[in-house]
Amino acid sequence: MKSSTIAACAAAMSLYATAAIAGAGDYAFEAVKPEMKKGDDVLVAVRLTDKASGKPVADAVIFKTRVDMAPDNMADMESPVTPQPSPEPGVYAFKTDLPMAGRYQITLSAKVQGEPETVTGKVIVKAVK
Ligand SMILES: [Cu+2]
Repeated sequence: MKSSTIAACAAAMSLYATAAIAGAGDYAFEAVKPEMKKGDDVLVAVRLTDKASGKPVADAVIFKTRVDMAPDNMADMESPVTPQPSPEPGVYAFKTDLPMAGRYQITLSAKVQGEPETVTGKVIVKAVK
């Protein structure tokens, strides 16, 4: 193998490695409000940001959302989720039930424009009396 071929190959591999690292893990979900009152039909909003730029990621498609009480050892206590219109770019909202005080885990799966990998995240919110 010629050294120029090896160099090209190494360059391609490092490009690939960079692309893999700057993949689905390059995004973060966070709760807009980490604490809210318990109840039914509670509006919960999460913000999706690009970790590298710190900017909100608009136009993502959240295709799976699960809300349960896994953080308080009640993973089978799952609440229904109804998507709501996005209140601002990069913020994704939905209605769910937080029937008891405690911690709820929101597990999200999203498709982000230009990102081939599925972006997933877990957000914990606390419901209080
Ligand atoms: Cu519970």
